[in-house]
Amino acid sequence: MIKRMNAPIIAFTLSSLILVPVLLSSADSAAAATFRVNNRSDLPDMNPGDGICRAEIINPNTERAQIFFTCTLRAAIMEANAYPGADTITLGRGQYNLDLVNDGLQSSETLGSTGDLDIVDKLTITGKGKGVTTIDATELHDRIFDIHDPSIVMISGMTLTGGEVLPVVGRDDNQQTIIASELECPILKPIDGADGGALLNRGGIVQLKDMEFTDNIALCDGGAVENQNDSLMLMTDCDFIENVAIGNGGAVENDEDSVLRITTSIGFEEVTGIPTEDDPNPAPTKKLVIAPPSQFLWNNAYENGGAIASDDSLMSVRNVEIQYNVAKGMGGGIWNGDSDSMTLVKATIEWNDAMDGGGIFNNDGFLEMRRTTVENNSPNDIVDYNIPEWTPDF
Ligand SMILES: [Ca+2]
Ligand SMILES: [Ca+2]
Ligand SMILES: [Ca+2]
Ligand SMILES: [Ca+2]
Repeated sequence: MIKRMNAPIIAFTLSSLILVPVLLSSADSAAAATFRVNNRSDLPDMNPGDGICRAEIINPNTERAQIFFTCTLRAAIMEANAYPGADTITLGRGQYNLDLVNDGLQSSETLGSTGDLDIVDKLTITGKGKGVTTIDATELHDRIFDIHDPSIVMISGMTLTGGEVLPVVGRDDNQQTIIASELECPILKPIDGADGGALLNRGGIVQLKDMEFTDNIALCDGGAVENQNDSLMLMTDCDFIENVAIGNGGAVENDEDSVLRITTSIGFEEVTGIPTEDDPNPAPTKKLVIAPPSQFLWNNAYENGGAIASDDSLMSVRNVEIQYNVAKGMGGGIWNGDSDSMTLVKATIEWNDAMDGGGIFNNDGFLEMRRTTVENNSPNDIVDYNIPEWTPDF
């Protein structure tokens, strides 16, 4: 019964994700604006909602405030939140350091003025490519993107690093944040949520493309990305390297009736035909080009799912390599929780490590694998506890 119901649900929700660009471009297009970030400092917008991305910066020579035509990433997001319509933010090459720390010790401020960059409207953010455009939150002591319901968001072409969601207990004499020394997910929870070290999707429709997540940490689940609360998310050509969750899902967690698809891009390349005597001017042909596998490398979960954890949700993973991840609990590569549907196609899951289910631990979900390799994991490759609810009475 569960198996029969899952396929149409996945088909429906994945087609919804394909509609993301259409949803972003059609509605409100008359009012939508494009904000080009031209300054890498972390400053807020002076007047959100006026249609202009403008931050006030201090002239280092005169030490006086001067208003240049300065558009920072934070100002652009604050302006896009307040300005009607599905806006676009473009980032150039280089590193953008976030350091405007939340004054309220990680309060639930949702407009992006401090701490994490809260998104509450339809928005597209484009960088120049992973490893080319980088957002670094090492000095922020918060996650990077916090996507609130019901946003529709596309983020592409960037590396997200240094994000952390850990409980801040105070400030030292230099106003530097002090993190709780003993970390345990269920006990110490930041007010603004303990999941998603780099990105938290709280119920929006989110598409991520050509992204790298590296060196992010979450107190609870989803060291880099958390997809929860009826969210839809499509990840294409995204890599996850050395992220940590004190709870489940060292790189990614998918939870609470959400849908997540992880895949790589497919396109066509034009191939020039070779002339022959019979056909001196052959028409060009199209060749299918599949991007290299998405990679999950060296991620770590203190509980379950060293790379990926999914619970009470639907998930499809295609053309990925999941290697060298570690879970202290179950599922060094993947942990599939209760009432889940997980489909793996063309996945390579090897050299991962856990207490049990080194490659995959299927707790009580529906697991389907095609053209998938699971080997060389420790202490074993697959543990599958999907036991039928009834057994024939012989
Ligand atoms: Ca403004
Ligand atoms: Ca807007
Ligand atoms: Ca914030
Ligand atoms: Ca927030």
